[in-house]
Parts: sequence; C-alpha cells; structure tokens
Amino acid sequence: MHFILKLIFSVYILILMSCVDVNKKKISNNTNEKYYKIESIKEVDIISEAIELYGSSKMIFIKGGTFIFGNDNGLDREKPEQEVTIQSFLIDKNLVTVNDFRNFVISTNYKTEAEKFGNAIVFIDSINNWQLIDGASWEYPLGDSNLIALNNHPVTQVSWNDALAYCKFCNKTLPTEVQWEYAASERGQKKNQLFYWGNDLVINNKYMCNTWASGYPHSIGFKDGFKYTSPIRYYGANSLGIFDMAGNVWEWCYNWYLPYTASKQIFPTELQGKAQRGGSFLCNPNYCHGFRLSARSATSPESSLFHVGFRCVKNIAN
Ligand SMILES: [Ca+2]
Repeated sequence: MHFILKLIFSVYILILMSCVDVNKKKISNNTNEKYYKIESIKEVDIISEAIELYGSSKMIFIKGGTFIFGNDNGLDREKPEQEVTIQSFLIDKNLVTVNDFRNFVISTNYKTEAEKFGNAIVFIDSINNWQLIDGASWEYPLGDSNLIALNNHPVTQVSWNDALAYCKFCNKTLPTEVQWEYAASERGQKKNQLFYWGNDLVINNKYMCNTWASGYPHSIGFKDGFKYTSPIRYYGANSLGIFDMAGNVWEWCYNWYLPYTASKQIFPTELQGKAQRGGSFLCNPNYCHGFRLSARSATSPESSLFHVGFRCVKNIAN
C-alpha cells in the first residue's frame, strides 16, 4: 500500500505541472488509442427532455453546429485546426461547487479518492513546489482543517473518477474537449481570439478571470483578488451564459489527453491522462497560458489537485 501511495504521488507531481510544463514523463493509462478521435455528428433537433432539463437544472442549451476546433497558433498540443460538426448538448452554466458536491456526498455517502488515499496534492507557496498533503480533500483543499472549502467556490481535490461519479449521479457526464471548446468559444464565434472576451487579460485595470496574476514562479499572485479559487460567477459569463470558462480551476474533460490527429508527431505523447480545459488560478501567460480557449492540459484520472474541478454536460439522444 505504501508503494502504491508513493507511486500515485509521483504521478501527481509529474502531471500537476498543468502549469509548470516541464520534464513530463510517461504515465500509463488504460487506453489503447493513440489519437483523440473526433466524430462529426449531424445536428439534431432539441428533444422535449432537453427543454425540461434546461428549464429546471441550471444547464445551458448549446445548439449544435460546425466550428474550427484546435488552434494552429497555439501550442503543439492544440494543433492542427480542424473543422468539426458537433451535436447539440446541454452544459452546466456553473462549475460544480463545494455545496453541490457536499449534497452529493450526503446523498450517496460517496468517498473521494483523495479521502481513500488520505492525502492529495497542494502547491506550497513557501517552497515553490508541490507536495502530497495529508488530509487534503474536497472539503479541506489545503489539508488544513481550519480552512474549509467555501460553499460557493468550485469543488477541487476531486479526481476524474470522482467527477464522473458525481455526473452519473446527476444523470449527466463530463464534456469532451470538443464540447468544452465549442461552448467556451461561443459556438466557435470567438475562435479568432485568445479568450472569449477578447485578447487582453486585464481591461481597464480589471482582471477578466482568476489566474496567477503575478510573476511565476516567485509566488502565487493574487492581484486579481484571489490567491486560490474564486466564487463561481465572480468574473461573469460568455455570451451563451456560461460562467468561469477561463481561469479559476481546470475542468476535467471526458476524453483522454491525446494528439488531435496522426499527422502531428510533435505532441507530447509521453504525457497521458484525462484532458482538462480552462486553466486555473495557477496559470500564467508566461507558462501554460492555460485559460486560452484552445489550451489543454491533463492529469491521471485518479489524481486529485487543488486547482482542478469540473462541470457536467448532458448529451441529447438522437
Ligand atoms: Ca488569482
């Protein structure tokens, strides 16, 4: 058991680097696929079930369509751009909050993987590095029992497996990267910009999302008002009404983190895990710049980190 915990810790440290993108090593996973297979699906009409869900469950209906997925001007992992047709779906307007997750835990007696392991990964500012911290969990993301997670903040320290369990309980699932990027970019309309609001992180001296906001790696910056997570909806929504689609926390996606096509071998195929989108309070334009619309990251599915959360989608059956 001790060996397993050490192994998991080493995986955490390697992948954490969602924002410190250096020296990534091979991480095993359970997929035999080499590339992210993107299926083009014909748009379908809204079904009555979807309309009911939209009206009652804080989800936004995203009408299907065709858009340019990926970014030829981004990092290698975001290339190549390709035209993708996507089916209509529903997406949570907000990140899943601590309060949402607490209700799920109360209803199901669910135990997260971090709670089973007894620890999770936290970035320690004073040593400028990541550590496996005993007691860190969705309820106490920093591992300090005096610092309970705030109800209206996004839940963190939940693994991909935990996130999917929550989604299934709600009869939902996690978004694919295509769905996430389509929704974040306002159905592809903002794909010529870095962010859904434009190209500048700061407008009129106001930070447009919760990110590093200082010079990494000196210390976690909080010129934007938040050192760690920020309350959901604090920074506004895109034109589709979806909040926190940039910064705050990385968001788990359903699919594995794989190259978009077989044509580009420059992708870091040695890094494998479940994809994440949106960037976090640890992202900095000088490093991963992870809060761009096309930015990607990944973590192994059993990993729990204090800057990773999620939202759900509901696929609409044909
Ligand atoms: Ca911040």
